[in-house]
Amino acid sequence: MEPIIITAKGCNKDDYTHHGNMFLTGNGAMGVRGTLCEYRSEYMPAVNLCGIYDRVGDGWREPINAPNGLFAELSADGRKLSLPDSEYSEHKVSLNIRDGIYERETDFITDSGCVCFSEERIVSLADPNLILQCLTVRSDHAAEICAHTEIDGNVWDIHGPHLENFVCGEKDNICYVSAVTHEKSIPINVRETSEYDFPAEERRAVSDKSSFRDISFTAKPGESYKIYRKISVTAGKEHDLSSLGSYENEKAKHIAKWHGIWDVSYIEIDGDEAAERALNYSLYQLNCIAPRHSRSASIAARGLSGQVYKGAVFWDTEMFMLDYFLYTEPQVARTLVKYRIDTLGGALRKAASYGLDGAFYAWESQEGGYDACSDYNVTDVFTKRPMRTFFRDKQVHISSAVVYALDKYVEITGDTSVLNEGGYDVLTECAKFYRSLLLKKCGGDKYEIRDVIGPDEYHERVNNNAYTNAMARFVFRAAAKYTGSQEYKALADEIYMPKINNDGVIEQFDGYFDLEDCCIDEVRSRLLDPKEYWGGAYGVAAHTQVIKQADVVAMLSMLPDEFSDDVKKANLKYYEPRTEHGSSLSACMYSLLSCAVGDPEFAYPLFMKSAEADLRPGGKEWAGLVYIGGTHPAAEGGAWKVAIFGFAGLEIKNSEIICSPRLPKAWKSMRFKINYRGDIYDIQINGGDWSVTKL
Ligand code: IFM
Repeated sequence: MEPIIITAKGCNKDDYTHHGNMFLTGNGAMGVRGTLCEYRSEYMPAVNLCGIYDRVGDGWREPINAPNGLFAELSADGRKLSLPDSEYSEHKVSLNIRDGIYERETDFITDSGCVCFSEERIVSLADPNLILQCLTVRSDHAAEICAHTEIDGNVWDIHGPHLENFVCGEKDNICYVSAVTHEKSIPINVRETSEYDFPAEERRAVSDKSSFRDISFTAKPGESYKIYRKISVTAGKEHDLSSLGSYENEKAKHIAKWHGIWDVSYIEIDGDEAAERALNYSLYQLNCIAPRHSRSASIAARGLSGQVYKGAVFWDTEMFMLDYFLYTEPQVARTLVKYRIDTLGGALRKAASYGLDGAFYAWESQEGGYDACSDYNVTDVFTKRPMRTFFRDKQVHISSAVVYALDKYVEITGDTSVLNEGGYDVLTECAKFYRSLLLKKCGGDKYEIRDVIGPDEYHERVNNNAYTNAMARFVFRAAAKYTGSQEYKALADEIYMPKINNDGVIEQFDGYFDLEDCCIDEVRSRLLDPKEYWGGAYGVAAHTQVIKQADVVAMLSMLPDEFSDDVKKANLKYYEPRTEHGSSLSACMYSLLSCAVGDPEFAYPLFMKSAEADLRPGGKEWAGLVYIGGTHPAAEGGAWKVAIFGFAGLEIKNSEIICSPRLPKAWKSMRFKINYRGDIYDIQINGGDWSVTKL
C-alpha cells in the first residue's frame, strides 16, 4: 500500500473544529483531536478517554478529557511563535493514514528570518497508554529558542470541570500531572519524558494544574533540533515510562501494527482516486477508535473525538460500524458484541423502570449500560430552555440493534461461544422486552407497537413505525432460531406490519401519509433561526412528511431478504426526496439500497457523502443550541458497507462467498480482502466479473 496523506495548508483560526476531527489520531483507548499543539482549551484540544465518564452537578455525564500532555509552544529571541496569531510563510498539517502519523510543519516569520517548527504525533497502536511526539526546530539564522512543553490540566470540557485534586510535579526527568474524576474519584495520570541530544538549559516547573519544561538553546542556522517526548496516559495505575523502548523503537512497533491492519483492510479502487482515498480514510477513522485494548468495550457515536453525545454508545455501532470489523478483525467485533452482553444489567434495569419486561438497552449507553440520554436533549433556540425529547423513552428499536449484531456475529464468524457467555440471555431478554410492548386492539388480529420513535427522530411518539415493528419481528425470529421458542415464532407472525400502498410504498408510521407533503426547501424556509431544531412537538418538520434520516429505507437496507426489489425501488424513490439527511447515518442507507436495486450511479454521491463525512468541513454542528460536532464513525462504517455489500455486492450464501458487482461507472476495478471464519480471502472485481481467492 502506498501512503495516503491527508493535508491541509494554511491556518485559519476557525478551522479548529473541523481539523480537530479530520486529523484525529487514536488507538481505541484514547483519541487525540487533531488540533495544533500550541492550542489551549478554547480551541478544543482533547485527549479523550474511552469508557471513563464523569458527571458534575446536574450537567450531562460525559467522557473525560485527560490533561493534554502534547502541549508545545515555541519562542524565538523572546517572541512567541504560535498560531493562529503569529506570522508564517507556510503552514501544513498532514496525516499519513498508512502509518497512523500526524505531522505539522510551520515556517514562522520573525524579525530575523524564518524558524521552522514541526511536530510528529503518534498515538501508539502498540501501547494503548502511549503517545509519542517529536518536536523539531530549524532556524535559518542564529536564534535563541525556547521550546515550552507542558502537560496542560486546563482541559476543554463541555460539562466539566471533571478533574480535581491535581498533583503536578517533576522527578527524575519525568513531568507528571495526576488528578481524580469528580464523581467516582478515578485517578487520571499523565506522565512525560523528553530526550534530546543537543546542549540546552532546561527549567522544569509546575502550576496548579500543569507541569512543564522550558528547553532553551541557541539554534545554529540550518541545523535541526529534535525533542523526543513520550507521554503516558492512564486511568488507574501509572505507566512505567522507563520500561519503554527508544522513541524510534516505539514508533516502529506502532507502524507495524497499522500495516498489519491495512494488510486486511485496504481497499483498492482503480479509476477513482477520490473514492479510494475517502474510503480508506474512513477505515483509518474506524481503526483509531477500535477498542483493541479491551475484550468488552464499544465505540461512541462520535468516536474518541470529544464529549459530544456524552461519549455514549448508540445503535450506530451495531448497525453501521460492526460489519467492517466483522469482516476484517472479528476479535474487535466480538469485543463490541461483548460490551452489550456485559451491559445487559443496565438494560434490564431500564426496562423495569418503565414497567416493561426484559432488556431495554440504553439509547446513549455509558459504562454498565447506564442510559446517559437526557429527558431534555435539545435546547430551544428561542426560549433557551431545554426541550423535552423522548429519545431515551421511545427509541425502543435500540434493543433490536443489539440482537441484530449478535446474530450477525454468530452467522459470520461461526463463533457460538458468545451465546454461552451471555448471548442467550440477551436474546431472550430482548424478546421479552418486545413482547411487553405488544398491544392488540379488541377484536384485532395483529399486535401493534405504539408510541415509539423510529430512526427518523423528527417524528416523535408515533404508532407502528415500520422499522421498529420489522426489527421487533426480527428479534422474535432470532429468539426462536436460537432458543427454539415456539411462542416467539408465533409472535413474529402476529406483528402488524404497515401496509404497502398501491404505489408500493410502505407508510413510515400510522398517519404518515396524512401529514403535509412538502419539500425540504419549503420546510427549511420556515425556520426562524438556522439552529432551530426541526423535530419535537413544534419543529418545522414534525407536521410534514420531511424526515431526518433513513427510516423505511434503513429497514429495507438492513433486512434486504424480506422485501422485493419493486418495494425497494418504490420506497427509495418516495422517501429520498423527503429526507433531509440531517443525520450522518442517513446517506449510506440510501446508497446501499440504490445498489441493491441496481442503481450505483444514484448511490455514488450518497456513498461519497458518507465516506467524506470527516474530510469535508460543514457537517451539521448544532441541534438547537446543543453542539453536536465531532467525528462520524457510523457514516464511515456505512461507507464500508456500501463499498462491499453495495458496489461489490458481497454476500455469504450457504457459507459461500458471492459477489454481485454493480460498480459505479468510474470504477474500473476494485480489490479488497475479507476475513471469513478465520481465513483471509482476496476479492477482485473487474467490471461485472469477480473472483475470490483464499490466501
Ligand atoms: O444514533 C444517532 C441517531 O440515529 C441520530 N442522531 C444522532 C445519533 C448518534 O449518531
